[in-house]
Amino acid sequence: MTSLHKNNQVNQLDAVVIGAGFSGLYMLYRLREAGLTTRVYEAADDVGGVWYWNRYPGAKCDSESIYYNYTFSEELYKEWTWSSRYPAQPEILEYLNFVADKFELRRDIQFNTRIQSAEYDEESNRWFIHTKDGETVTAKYFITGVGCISTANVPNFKGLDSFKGEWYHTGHWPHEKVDFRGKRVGIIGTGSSGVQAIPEIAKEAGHLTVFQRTPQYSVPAKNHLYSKEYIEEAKANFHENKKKVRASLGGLPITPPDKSALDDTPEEREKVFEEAWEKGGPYLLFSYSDLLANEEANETVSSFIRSKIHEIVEDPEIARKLTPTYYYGTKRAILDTNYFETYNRSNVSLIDVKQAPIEEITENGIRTTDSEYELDMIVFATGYDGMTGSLFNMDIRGRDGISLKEKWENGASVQTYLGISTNGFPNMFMITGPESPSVLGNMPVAIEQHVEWIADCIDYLRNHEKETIEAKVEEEVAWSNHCRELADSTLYTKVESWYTGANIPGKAGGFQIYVGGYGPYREKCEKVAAKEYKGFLMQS
Ligand code: NA7
Repeated sequence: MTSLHKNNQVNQLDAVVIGAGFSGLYMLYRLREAGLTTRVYEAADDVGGVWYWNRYPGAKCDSESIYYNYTFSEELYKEWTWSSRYPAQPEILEYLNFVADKFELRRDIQFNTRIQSAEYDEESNRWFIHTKDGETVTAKYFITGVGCISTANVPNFKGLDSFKGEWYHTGHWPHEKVDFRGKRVGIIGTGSSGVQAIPEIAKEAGHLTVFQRTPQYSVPAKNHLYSKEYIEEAKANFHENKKKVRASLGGLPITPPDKSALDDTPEEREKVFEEAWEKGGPYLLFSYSDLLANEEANETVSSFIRSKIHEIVEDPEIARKLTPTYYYGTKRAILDTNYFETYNRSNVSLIDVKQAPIEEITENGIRTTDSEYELDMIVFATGYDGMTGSLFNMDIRGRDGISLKEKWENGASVQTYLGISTNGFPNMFMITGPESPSVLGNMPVAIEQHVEWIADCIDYLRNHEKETIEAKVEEEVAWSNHCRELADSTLYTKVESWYTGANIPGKAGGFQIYVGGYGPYREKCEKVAAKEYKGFLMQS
């Protein structure tokens, strides 16, 4: 700690929040309401978080819009009207701008500012937070709202610098329209981003070559405009819907039947799956209670989608290449609009890079182990360093200078209590941190729950003259073990995905998400708070 810091010649705040996406905006709102001087730091030049950065063609949310919003303010809910079931990125960004304007949030947000590091000073019980530009502020509470999938993964392909054409990552898309017309475009990756972008790019490009490593299951979104009546009903049912999503497993008002897929005959199952497919959206995964727990049950839904792929894709060889084999739902379930249909176009080709991996990017395109593909543009839809990536981008140091990255051994042994707090890092809170339910559902619901819990906790500390709060070691060990045991009872841990960190070379750690569901998790958090923050250590 420098003498400058010790002399307190730096701006002193009650709270610093990192990120101005869904999490940071609401956290700011709540802390301001509670009378705390708060500043949000945001790397972008405006609000939005992932919705600021993900401007690629076809970018959409995969939760139905009337539930993919805040519910803390009935007035806000009623003032905003969604156009359609799955609106495109510009509309979601517009919504977040609407929120920022309505509550005048921008005046406490410092844009164009990336946080480089933060360290806890035991003497003053304060966090010292340093921006990349050299500014330092101190705060009593340090809250991360950095998102779970916001650190882009551009694979370290040999030769990328030599590529003469344009290249973009879906998560850092330019603000200006990218012109695909007449171009030979290559896209690497067929996760949610690739599956959304491929049909849109194919409409414009001269030729689109898709470099696919793992074939994916995808289900039609069946997107459509909302009717006036539907919106009116959603607004009229605000309180009921809010209650339902908060108690639900995944932040949507869907309750899977208490029935195994194996209890139905093949004909009965076919009918159930067919109905869910026709409805579109997430229903297929919630058709039975055990699709994510039992291999045989999962195979029934997986093979249903496989047969759909073969029905849609005209060329049997292409259909074969597009056929996934992993357990459906264990990678993030994807919704699409005409994804498989796009492979029937004459200007689209599919390259299997599992069979012939990408060796290098050349001046003119992509070389795999068996061919070279000439391209004018490469789109990386290669995903993110999820869960811990954005936390580790900052050098966060707690008590005795211990770094979060080192404590968690670069992600190999994440240890948190409730996914919110970790021992050795007093007064630091992680919104939708690892080992919380976060990405296994409709994120705004998870975010609101964390923000409200954190705001209530800070309120408690202030009312009870407590200086600090942090997780007890034994509680976080127990919580981490509980998370792992729950995950191991499902099929999630049997498949490699960004959920398990397997998409980032060298990243270890396994599955670090609480799979018990949003509703049960909320109850646990509420119990902890009701018992005066049982499991936390507090200092007066
Ligand atoms: P994802 O779901 O992580 O998908 C990334 C895709 O990129 C996936 O198909 C990967 O194949 C592929 N990939 C990654 N690295 C490589 C390399 N080196 N070579 C070839 N292919 C590669 O990211 P998205 O952006 O689509 O979606 C992220 C989340 O955003 C999503 O789950 C939603 O919640 C919203 P792999 O499957 O690893 O073989």
